[in-house]
Amino acid sequence: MIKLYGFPQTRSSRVAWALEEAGAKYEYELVNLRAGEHKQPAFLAINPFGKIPTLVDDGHAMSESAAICTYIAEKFPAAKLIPSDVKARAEYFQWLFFVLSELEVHLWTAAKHDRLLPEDKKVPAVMSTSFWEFEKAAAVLSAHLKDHQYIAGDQFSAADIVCVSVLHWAHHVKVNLDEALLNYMNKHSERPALARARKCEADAN
Ligand SMILES: N[C@@H](CCC(=O)N[C@@H](CS)C(=O)NCC(=O)O)C(=O)O
Repeated sequence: MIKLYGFPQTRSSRVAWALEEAGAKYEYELVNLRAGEHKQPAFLAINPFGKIPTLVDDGHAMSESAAICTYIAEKFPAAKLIPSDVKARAEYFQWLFFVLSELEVHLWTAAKHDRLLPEDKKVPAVMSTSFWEFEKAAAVLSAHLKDHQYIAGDQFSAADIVCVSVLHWAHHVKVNLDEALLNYMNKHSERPALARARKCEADAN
């Protein structure tokens, strides 16, 4: 039995998308971040980090959205969300880690200095540096996507799910995305599994 603890339009959205792509049966449990439910003892007993997404599969709890998406890809091999060849897997991990450590981190840093940190910890000037760093890394991704349909290898994978969700985030905070990035994001956003994941989140809310 798989249970996803999440909240709409957060990093748990990418996990719901992966579960839908995999055709997995799962329960979605809303953790209301606005009400602080993620810091309550009931949720901390499941995930001491107090973060979503958290996935529990037959009593085994896990966190870190990209790791969870990869777990889903491996648990449901028929969905082919991760390559089986070792060199193709290396490419999958290369791009997945790139997306997290060269792209998403800058959006997260900017969000913290914009809204999330205590007032005395915010350094507003960091935001423009973060977006500048994001754009430098995004240019590398864009050059790669000019002649690749997918971020790694020749088929859609969980690395595309994570990458597209990071681009959704960038688009939402009005970071300028060039044509190659927008085309890639828009094309994969049409996947029916994403629509099902969004419906699941909306129904739970
Ligand atoms: N690196 C983690 C980040 C998880 C994370 O920070 N999730 C946010 C929602 S997108 C959260 O739970 N925030 C609540 C908090 O940090 O207090 C991942 O990719 O899963």
